[in-house]
Amino acid sequence: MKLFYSGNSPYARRARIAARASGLAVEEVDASPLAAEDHFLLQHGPGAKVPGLETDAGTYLCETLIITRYLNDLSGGKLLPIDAAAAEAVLELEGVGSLLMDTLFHCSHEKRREAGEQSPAVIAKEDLRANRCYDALDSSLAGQEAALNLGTIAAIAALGYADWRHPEHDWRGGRAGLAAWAEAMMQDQAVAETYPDF
Ligand SMILES: N[C@@H](CCC(=O)N[C@@H](CS)C(=O)NCC(=O)O)C(=O)O
Repeated sequence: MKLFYSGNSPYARRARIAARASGLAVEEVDASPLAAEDHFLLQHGPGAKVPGLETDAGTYLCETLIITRYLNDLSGGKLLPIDAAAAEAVLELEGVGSLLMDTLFHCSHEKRREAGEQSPAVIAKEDLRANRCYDALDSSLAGQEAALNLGTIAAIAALGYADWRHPEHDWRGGRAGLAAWAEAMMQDQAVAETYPDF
């Protein structure tokens, strides 16, 4: 299988950590830079976004949630607990991690637009949403074991993106439990090796 990524993409980081944790044979292919109008990823589908996964059968999967779920299923469930209640908790966490990532991504793009094109209302709304997500992650992850699953992977990738693009959020401030959990997660090789390079 081939996993297409770009170095600092938080979405691709999730797929890369999931691929490594799955134990499957996945070749990581750097698809950057992504801006070209005739980018080679367009041969695989309309999006030309990362992550993208070419399966052993030649199928091309896009969208992080689909790719990571596929890797979990193919690995025999390495990224989701078997117990139904525990699996639901992981999915709940994965949802908040995904929500935070989308929020941060949207907000960061808005903040990088020309001053006259920015929407202060959008930025304020997304900053508030991000803060609610940090609080939710602090509630659910403080004191928890630093283990890789679909939920913790989504959460740590979103927090890493916050470090890079939103230092002004200071997500560790007042959230010592979440900060300690993230620090413990960074001891994992796949998590550490894919941390944004900024
Ligand atoms: N909804 C997509 C988002 C992926 C995404 O936006 N990836 C960005 C990099 S972080 C990308 O490929 N951007 C290239 C472009 O917009 O042309 C997912 O969950 O995989």
